Amino acid sequence: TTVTTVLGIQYPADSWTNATPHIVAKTERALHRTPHHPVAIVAQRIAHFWSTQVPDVHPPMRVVNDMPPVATPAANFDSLLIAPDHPGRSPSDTYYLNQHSLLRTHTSAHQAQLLARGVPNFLCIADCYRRDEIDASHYPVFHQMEGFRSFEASDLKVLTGGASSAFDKVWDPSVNPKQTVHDVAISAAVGHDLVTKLEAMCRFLFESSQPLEMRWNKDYFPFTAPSWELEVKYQGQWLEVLGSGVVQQPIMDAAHPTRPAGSVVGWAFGLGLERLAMVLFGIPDIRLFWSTDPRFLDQFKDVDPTDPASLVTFKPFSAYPPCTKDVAFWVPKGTVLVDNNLFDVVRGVAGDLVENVQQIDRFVHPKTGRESRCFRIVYRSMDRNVTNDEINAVQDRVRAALVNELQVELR
Ligand code: FA5
Ligand code: MG
Repeated sequence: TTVTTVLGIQYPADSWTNATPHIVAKTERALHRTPHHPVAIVAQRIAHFWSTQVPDVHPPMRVVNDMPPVATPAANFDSLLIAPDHPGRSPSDTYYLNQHSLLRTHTSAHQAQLLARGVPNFLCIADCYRRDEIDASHYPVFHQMEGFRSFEASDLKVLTGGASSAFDKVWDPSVNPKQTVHDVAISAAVGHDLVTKLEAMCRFLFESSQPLEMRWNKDYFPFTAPSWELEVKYQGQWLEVLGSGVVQQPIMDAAHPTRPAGSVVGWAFGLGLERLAMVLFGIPDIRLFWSTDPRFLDQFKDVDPTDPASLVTFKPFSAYPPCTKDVAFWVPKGTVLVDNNLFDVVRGVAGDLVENVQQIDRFVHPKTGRESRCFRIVYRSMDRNVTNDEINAVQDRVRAALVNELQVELR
């Protein structure tokens, strides 16, 4: 194809184009604006927390859920101080419509745009796209919520005047440094507000008889410093819920060109809504969010995001059996096979029938120097039984597509 159409707008293809029709079709779905969809419910419950439990945010957090998914590299990367050679920009990680337009990889893409519109405090909810692995918690399309809060630096010193001892355990400036332009009291006050509010948010979201176990780890983002990720304990495992930090001052200053540098400071976080919904409702596989089966959607129709007593635990319709197929091939000599390219070929043919793809073998032939790779593909439908004949036909098409699109030689 020479043109890709996304939400009615045409993008001419060039050498950067790698967004597949399977992925582009997802831009029409808007799960986060679908009434009673679990992704929308989680977003509404978090918005309810910010509007009812955090009275000191002025003006109140504005909820923005209609930013179109196509972004420029300037918005998605440059505005966030992401370096020109950062690996996240590469077409092996990001879906490009062409060199000038991509499918946003995170909601942080809208920080500068919303600040420029004069919105200082916001929750921005949107579908995000990344070339990624294939398993139960990764999907090439997922939803994030960006939270952003601005402060007058002059108010902060007066209000909090420093951090608490509990916050000392979260922030170790020797390994997670503040920005040089920030006074340590400013950085600590902003970080302390961020950390305490996000802990309260998680407790509110997972309100239950058990106390929620949480831990903060230092993180790194080009657009925040210091930076942290928050993990919660779920079924005995630590699960990464969000990334966050004190916003890089050049981003704040660019948004307030008439104010002296440093007068407005802020924090931001970005959380994965599917991961939270999987925990909140016990949804075992991320593909289920894309199901249009009423046996999935109807389970959430009576959930009221403002009422924890109405939350439900998902009941799987049935455990349909998996069907496993291996494919082995020689990689064309002198080339490198990018795993994400293979994953997109498999998704393009098999769609949501593919549950998991793992490499199970890789070697270089001692005489010819050719590289052999073998992948195990697990097929399983979320809503029906599949026959071995049906999966054999899918697997034949996957094999043909690997030859056609990646020029491999099947073994
Ligand atoms: C970011 O995307 C940063 N923009 C977050 C941020 C915002 C940091 C503001 C600082 C300030 P990260 O790549 O860690 O960070 O993604 C954030 C969350 O998105 C993850 O914790 C996870 O919950 C979710 N996520 C990321 N990739 C996928 C995927 N392929 N499938 C499902 N969820 C995903
Ligand atoms: Mg992360």
